[in-house]
Amino acid sequence: MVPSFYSGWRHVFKLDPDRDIGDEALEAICLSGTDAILVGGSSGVTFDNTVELLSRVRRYELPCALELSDASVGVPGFDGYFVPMVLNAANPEWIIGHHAEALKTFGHLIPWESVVGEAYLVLNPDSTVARVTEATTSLNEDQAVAYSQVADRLWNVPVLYVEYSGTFGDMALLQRISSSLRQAHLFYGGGIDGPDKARQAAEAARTVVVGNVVYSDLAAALETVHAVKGSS
Ligand code: 1GP
Repeated sequence: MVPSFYSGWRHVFKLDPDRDIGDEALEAICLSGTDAILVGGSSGVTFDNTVELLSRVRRYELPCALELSDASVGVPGFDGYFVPMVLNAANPEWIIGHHAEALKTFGHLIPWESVVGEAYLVLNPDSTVARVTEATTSLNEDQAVAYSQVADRLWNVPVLYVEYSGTFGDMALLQRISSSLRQAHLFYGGGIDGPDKARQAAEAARTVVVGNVVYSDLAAALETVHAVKGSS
């Protein structure tokens, strides 16, 4: 059976182990009413900084999941693990190569009962994830919907993540993708800098991911929680 630890999440904060966050800010984030903490980043994530962040989040009661883009940082003890594959990566390593390599090396250690595949559609060409995966971001609407349907209908991936990391995305497109899904749980992340954008994203996505603003404007980040959960 596919794990469903994330199925009730409407709002999550994504924290990057490679970025500093003070104890007070972390406490505010963890006590904000968000549904979970997602740990992940596109660069500079190590086993040690991931262990450190997990242990700090563990002082609080909320679930904490890891996005595992590099198997060597597979820290045990998270409530769940997302394994990303990038649908529109021009470099196939990010669609299947790294995954096959990771299973060959670490397959015997993987706690499958808490691992979920996560199909990313990367749409901001200026993001680190787009550069790292060499993503083809210049997709028109029909193409973006088609990629989403490959994940949802052909591959039956449980989570589709529309990723605009660093910039706020096209909400009309997000809505169209949302309506076209048959089974995948839709995550949206990118450019949410306060309650207004959070509310808009929550109208289309089942889970809204708030990242960067945690580090740049904590008060605005905290306001996104109610904006999303109030719109459920
Ligand atoms: C990043 O989707 C998340 O992976 C959140 O994006 O940092 O732009 O909020 P932001």
